[in-house]
Amino acid sequence: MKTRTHFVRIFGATVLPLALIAWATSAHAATISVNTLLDTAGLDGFCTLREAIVAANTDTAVNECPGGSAADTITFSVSGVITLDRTLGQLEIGSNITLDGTGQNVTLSGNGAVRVLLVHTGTTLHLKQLTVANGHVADFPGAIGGGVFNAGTLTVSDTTFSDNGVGSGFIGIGGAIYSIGALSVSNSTFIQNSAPTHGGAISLNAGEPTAVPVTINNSTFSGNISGQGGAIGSNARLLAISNSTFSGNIASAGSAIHTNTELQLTNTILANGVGGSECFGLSGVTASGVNLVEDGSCGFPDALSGDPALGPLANNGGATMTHALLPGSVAIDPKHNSGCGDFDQRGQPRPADGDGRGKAVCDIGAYEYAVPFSFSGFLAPVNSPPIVNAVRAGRGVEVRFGLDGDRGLNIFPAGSPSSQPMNCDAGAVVVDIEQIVAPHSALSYDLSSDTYTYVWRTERTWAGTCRQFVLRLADGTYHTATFLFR
Ligand SMILES: [Ca+2]
Ligand SMILES: [Ca+2]
Ligand SMILES: [Ca+2]
Repeated sequence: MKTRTHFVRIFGATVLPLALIAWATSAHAATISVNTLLDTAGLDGFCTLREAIVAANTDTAVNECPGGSAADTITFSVSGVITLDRTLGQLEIGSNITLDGTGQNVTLSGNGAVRVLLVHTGTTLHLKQLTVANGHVADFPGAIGGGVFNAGTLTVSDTTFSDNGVGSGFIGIGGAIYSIGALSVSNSTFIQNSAPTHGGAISLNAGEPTAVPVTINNSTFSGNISGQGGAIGSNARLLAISNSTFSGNIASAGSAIHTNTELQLTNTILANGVGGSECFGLSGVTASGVNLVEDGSCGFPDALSGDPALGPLANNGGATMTHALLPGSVAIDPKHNSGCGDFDQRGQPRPADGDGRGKAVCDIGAYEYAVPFSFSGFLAPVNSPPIVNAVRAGRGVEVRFGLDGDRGLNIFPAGSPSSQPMNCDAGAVVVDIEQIVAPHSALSYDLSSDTYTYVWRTERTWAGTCRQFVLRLADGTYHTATFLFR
């Protein structure tokens, strides 16, 4: 009630009818924008994450944060690290909330001193494009869930959990996440989380009254450490893992996965573990697609074994870090593998033809390997920099290039090709080039000349300006040409 008093006093009585309308139509969710990296609660000129969560939980304005309404989304207008104040404690989710870091680069840090998030029973949290780091719970018997304790419904996407941990000695479970509720993880990476007892990254328990399935898809677990289940320890009813890569996790039993309950593994790599076998299963295991379990543990049907030839954990594109498949890896284009979805963890299209045999097959794990394109350079009429191509604004330009063969027409990632304004260089060599009339832009491939032609329709409004044309290709490379519009 204290916070509402502030609200009325500051903004005056005219706010009240609007607020009442908001309550009357409370089925509409609100968006609350966090505008600071500070972790405070008070009238200090900022809407902090801590205040925004209370505003969403209570559907009431809190200091500078507007009130939520039903299931709310909290966004960020700043990038950086929000370091939690240990005296204020963990952030508590008591309603249905989405924390969305899209467009920014936000880390929620427990500073090695406090758990980051608690999701209460009966509530939901969607963590989207964030990093949860250095959450820590030390004290026995509460040393569970260093990053998140989930008793409700937790959805994690495009998010990184790194260096979260529990316990100060020999006891502690769920370094990044301890879940007794519903959990679904996609396109996310878990790095160097630790728990002495069970589940270095994730520990799952059945909870009450009934256990719910846990799904993990298109995700990477790297260098997590525990006693049982270096990456994941499971006592949940069913754990379904698909299109994921486990590498370099450490445990005395189940360096990647330790499970007492049913495990369903699909199109997943378990490799480079340290300590016990990659997989330690006390109950039924089922498999679909083709898995690669380096040491053959748990006896999955149709699983490959041996070294998958993974690159180091790196930024290979997308919101999270991944282990690339190196050329020649047995995980690239195994026989008859399908059902891996339309995109890999990075958002690259899959399946892709990774061995040049002309057939696109799903790779095993979270990363789809694509043979790099052999770009010929721009062909006539377009000249490469430093030459400036002079054209008439509003007409079409035939941008030609070769990729050493027919690589199909799906060679551009979303948003490519593109162009952006640039300063004209008065001293540059300018060459007038041939143009065509083009009602729209289009891509084609000519087999006889082994040449791609992208017809670029330019805009009349660009007359009198210079622009850089950017041709970004699906292998991650990009190529530019410079244009002067007359
Ligand atoms: Ca404030
Ligand atoms: Ca709400
Ligand atoms: Ca492939």
